[in-house]
Amino acid sequence: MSLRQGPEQARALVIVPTFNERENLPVLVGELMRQPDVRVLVVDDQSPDGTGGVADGLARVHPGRIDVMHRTGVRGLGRSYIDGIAWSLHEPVDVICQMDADLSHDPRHLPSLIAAAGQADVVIGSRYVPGGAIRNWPRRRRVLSRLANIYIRQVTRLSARDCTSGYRCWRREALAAMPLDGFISDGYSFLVEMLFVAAGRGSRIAEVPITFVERRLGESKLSRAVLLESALTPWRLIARGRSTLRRP
Ligand SMILES: Nc1nc2c(ncn2[C@@H]2O[C@H](COP(=O)(O)OP(=O)(O)OP(=O)(O)O)[C@@H](O)[C@H]2O)c(=O)[nH]1
Ligand SMILES: [Mg+2]
Repeated sequence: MSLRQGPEQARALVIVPTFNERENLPVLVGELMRQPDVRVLVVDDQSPDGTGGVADGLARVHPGRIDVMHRTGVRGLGRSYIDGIAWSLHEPVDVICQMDADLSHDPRHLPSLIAAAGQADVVIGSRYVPGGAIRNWPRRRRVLSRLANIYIRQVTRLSARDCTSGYRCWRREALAAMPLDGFISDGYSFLVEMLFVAAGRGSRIAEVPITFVERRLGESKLSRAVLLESALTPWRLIARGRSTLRRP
């Protein structure tokens, strides 16, 4: 099935998880609102800096185009995405996208991701395909990300070059077919798990180049615990894959 083409564009909903992004969110939303047929769902985890309130204000400025989910309970990127995806699947949209709030993911790349979803089930905004780039990352961050991707590809046999990118665009049907309540990771590893599960279900995974820009405002939430979960998840995924295969 092809997506709407030409003047009638695919209707896109972009899920933006936020935790303490009050300075970045208005800039990101402003840029996204310049694109036709794009809606936004902000999933805020009770940010102490008041990002949730900022998001509510943006929703009032752009009625019908911005929704805000105020999560309560256990915080987490994976959990936020699961809740956001479950909500988004009830909306009349053709593609559902994932994007960080910290302006690392330039909304100008969004049309190329959406266009590529015409021929793929999930499109990754990729730093590691020809034309992709990273701006303003220190050397140790570059090395860590490169090594993480080599490690994930080796262990899981995923063929995508950038398995940890959080900039993605899904065809709605592909996302709807994912067993969202069976996910085992709740942090950043959720991104790898999503790809692993999608690949296992035969989804077509494509990559389009993006230039990733290091955040200028706010703080990264990458912690030791996040890195540990990321190191273990590929093994947990293949272990689960094998045990699933062994079942009668
Ligand atoms: N809802 C929610 N959003 C989160 C959580 N942790 C991170 N985020 C958001 O997820 C996105 C990515 O988080 P970052 O802190 O930028 O992590 P990162 O991009 O891996 O790290 P940097 O490259 O250092 O920025 C941002 O939009 C964050 O605000 C969380 O627990 N809950
Ligand atoms: Mg970031």
